[in-house]
Amino acid sequence: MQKHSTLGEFIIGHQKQFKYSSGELSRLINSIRLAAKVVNHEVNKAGLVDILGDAGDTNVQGEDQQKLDVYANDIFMETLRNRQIVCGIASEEEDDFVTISGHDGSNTNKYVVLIDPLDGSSNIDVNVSVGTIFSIYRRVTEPGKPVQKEDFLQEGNKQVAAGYIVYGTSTMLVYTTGHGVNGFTLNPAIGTFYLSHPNMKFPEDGPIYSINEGNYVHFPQGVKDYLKYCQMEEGDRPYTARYIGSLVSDFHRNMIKGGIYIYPTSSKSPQGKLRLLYECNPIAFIAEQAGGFASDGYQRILDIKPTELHQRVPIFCGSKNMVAKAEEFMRKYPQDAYYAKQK
Ligand code: P6P
Repeated sequence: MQKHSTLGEFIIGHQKQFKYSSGELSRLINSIRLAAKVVNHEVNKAGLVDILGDAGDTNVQGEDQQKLDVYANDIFMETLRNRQIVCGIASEEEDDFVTISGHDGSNTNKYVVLIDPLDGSSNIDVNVSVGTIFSIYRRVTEPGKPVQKEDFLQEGNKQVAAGYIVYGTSTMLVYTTGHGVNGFTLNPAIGTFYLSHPNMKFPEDGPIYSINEGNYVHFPQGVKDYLKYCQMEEGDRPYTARYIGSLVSDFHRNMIKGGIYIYPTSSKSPQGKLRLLYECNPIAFIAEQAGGFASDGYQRILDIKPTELHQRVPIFCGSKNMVAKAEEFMRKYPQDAYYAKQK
């Protein structure tokens, strides 16, 4: 692959790869790039500016909205709206999807974006990494007409692009358009993303499992069995537990070092916690494009037919051999019992 040094050059250089390449998707990725830089600027100084603490509001999830959550959502929504490149947006921070109409009221744009503008935001006040996750589809309803819910309720295997920004020790944008996964690191001094992780690949196995073991007593038996397998492996234990409490950071580390991230159902979270449309599907698309896998314990995440905008699903994602082993333990218990028990 010809080495492109900046994200802008990479997008242009790879545009022809994309069978629908009319330049719209490139412009869409570029607008996400701009919004990421603006959000990064605020995230990096959250401790200095009176932007900490609750915005005093709660989102559709009933979670306290941190001011930075609200800010990030506003930035991504406005950047996508102003550039007139999408016909609709669904966000964790918006109760329903938002129709974007053109300046003249019509909108012939063909893409919709689903986004978690600032995942892991409870970590903001304690200076731990947070992230943005996005997912892009072609609309399925008639172009030019207002978008419908069905434009957003598409299986993850229909995604045309997905990615995340991790605001960590460095800020990275990692994304796929279905031709592998590439990572770009921001040079904040000049505001440019440089290709730092070309053609990222999930190791088939790894040393890390990431799960909130504080919920152990609430986990299904299959998850408990898998954790005991990880901890009681014969000889030297090959596994170490790493859990940041920020999906993007845990996933990103596991993609580089090898590992599995699990957020299962539990008696506290009967359907799991993570959202299918703007957390699990984009992460699953990236995982598979990097040679990993993502499952709900029984079926491929990308094949789940969505029924609601903010629906939750359990997720096991990462190194494909580790996900397969976890599924082996889950399948010892009938899925209906598993789900029936959780409902
Ligand atoms: P818990 C953050 O709220 C998040 O959605 C993910 O980023 C993270 O992995 C998970 O929830 C943490 O949830 O229940 O372990 O605190």
